[in-house]
Amino acid sequence: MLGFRLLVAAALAVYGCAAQNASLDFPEDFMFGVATAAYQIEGAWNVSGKRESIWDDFTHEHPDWIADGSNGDVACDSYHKLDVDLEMLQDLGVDFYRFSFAWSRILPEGHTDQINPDGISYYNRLIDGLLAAGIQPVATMYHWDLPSPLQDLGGWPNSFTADFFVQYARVLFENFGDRVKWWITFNEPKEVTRGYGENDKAPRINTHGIGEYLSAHTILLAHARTYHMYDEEFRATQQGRVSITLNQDFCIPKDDSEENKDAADRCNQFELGWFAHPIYSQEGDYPEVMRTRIDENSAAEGRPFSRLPYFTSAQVEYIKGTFDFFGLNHYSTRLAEDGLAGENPSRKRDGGYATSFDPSWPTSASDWLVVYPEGIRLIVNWINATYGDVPILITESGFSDLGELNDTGRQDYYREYLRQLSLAINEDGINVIGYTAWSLMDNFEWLDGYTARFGLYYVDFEDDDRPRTAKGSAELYKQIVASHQVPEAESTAAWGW
Ligand code: GBH
Repeated sequence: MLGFRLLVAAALAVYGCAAQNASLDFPEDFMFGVATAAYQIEGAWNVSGKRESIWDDFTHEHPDWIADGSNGDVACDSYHKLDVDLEMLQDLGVDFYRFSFAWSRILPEGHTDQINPDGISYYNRLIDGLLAAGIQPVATMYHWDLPSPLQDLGGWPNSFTADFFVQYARVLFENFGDRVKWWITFNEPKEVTRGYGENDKAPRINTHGIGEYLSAHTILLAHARTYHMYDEEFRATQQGRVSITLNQDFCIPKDDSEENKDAADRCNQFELGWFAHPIYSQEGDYPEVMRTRIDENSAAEGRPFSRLPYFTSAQVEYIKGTFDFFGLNHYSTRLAEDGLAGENPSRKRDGGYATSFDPSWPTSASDWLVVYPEGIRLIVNWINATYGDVPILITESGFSDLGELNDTGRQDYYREYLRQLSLAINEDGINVIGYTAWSLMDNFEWLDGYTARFGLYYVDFEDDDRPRTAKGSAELYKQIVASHQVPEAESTAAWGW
C-alpha cells in the first residue's frame, strides 16, 4: 500500500514537473532586464559638475573616427529625462535595469578628494525611482569612460589606476550599496584593453602586444580588490552580489580539422579565458595556452621578459573566486581557423587564429554582429563545462538595425536567442539566472555613432526633446517578460528560421 502511494506521488511529481516545463520556457524566478551605459545615453557631458572622460576627449578631438562624426554630448539626454526612462522600464515590466555610473560625474577629476553632489543625487533619483517601481538596479561601475586626468597618468596600463578604481568603488558602495544589490565592476574588460592595443577604442593608444596585457592585468587586480573590499567592509550589512561582465562572441571551428578545433579553443581562451580563468577556474591565473605562447613569442622576439605579465602566487589566490555570478555579454558567433592575424605583436597574433562568418548567417547593421542563435546555447554550455556550475547572468545581448519601428530582425533575434537559451536551461540543465536585452533604447553606439541602433525604443536624435517610441520588439519583450514564454513567430521570418 505504502509502495503504491509512493508510486502515485512520484508519478504526480513527474507529471507536475513535466507540466511546468511544457508551460514555461523560463523558470518562475528567471529575471529579465534591459541595459544601457552612462556615456551612451546620459548626455549632459559638462553640466552639474561633470568633467571629461576619455570618450568625451576621443569624440571631441576626433569626430573623424566616429562613423557619423557624432558624440555623446547629448545622446538620449537621460540626465534630464530620467522620468521618461523610468516610465519605459515600468511599461516593459522588467525585473531589473542594468545601467552604469559615470565615474567623472561622481568624481570629476577621478579622485576622491572631490565628490560631486549633483552626480550623487542623479543616481540616487534613478535608484530610488527604480525601487519604487519594483525594478532591481544592476549597476556597472565602469563602462569604458575613464576620467581624463587618470588617462593623463597612463590609464589602465598603469597599475596605479587600480588604486583609483578601488577608491571610486568605495564611494559607490558607501553611497548606493544600501539599495544596489547587484554590482558589476567592469563591463567587457577585453574591449577596454582595445583602447591600448587594437586602436579602435578610447584612448586609442596603440601599444599593441604590450598595452592590452598590462591593462588586463591592472583590471583583474582592481576587480579582485573591489570584491575583497566588499567582502570585508560591506557584504555583512549590504548583502549584495559583486561580479564582472565578460563578453564573448563564441568561436566555433571553421571545419572538423584538429587544427581548427584547437584554433577555436585558443580564440575562446585568448578572449574569454584571459579574464575568466583567473577569476572562475579552480587553478586561477591566465590560461596555460596564453602563458606558453606569449612567453615563447616574447623570447623569440629577444625580450628579457614576457609581454604577458606574471601574477605572484599570492595574487593568483587573491583573484581566484572573486565572483558571485558570471556576467556574460553575448551577441554573435564566429568561425575560427588556424593562422596568424593582427599586428605583430598583438594579442590576436599571439593567439594564432583568424575569425570569419559563415556567409549564410543573417547580418545586422554592425559589421561584427551576425545571427547564430545556437551560439548562446553553446557558450553557456562551454562556461559550465570549463568553470563549473556558476550562475550565469546574461548581462547583454541584442541586434542592430538602421532604426525600423517594425523591427522584425530584432524580434526574430530575441525570439530565436531566447528559445536557444531556454533549451540550455531546460534540456542541458545550465544555471542561467537572467537575460538582459541591449538596449532599452537607441543610443550612442561608440565608433558607429548613431548609425547602428540597438534599442527596444526608437530615439529621434534630430529632435531636441529626444522623444522615444516603442518598437515592435518592445511589445515582444514585454510579452516574454510577463509570460516567461517565447511566442511562436507570427509570420515566417524573412531569414527562414
Ligand atoms: C557591447 O559591446 C557594449 O557593452 C555596449 O556598450 C555596446 O553598445 C553593445 O555591446 C553593442 O555594440 O570585429 O574584431 O573589430 C559589444 C562588444 C563590439 C565586441 C564589437 C567586438 C568588434 C570586434 N563587441 N567588437 S572586431
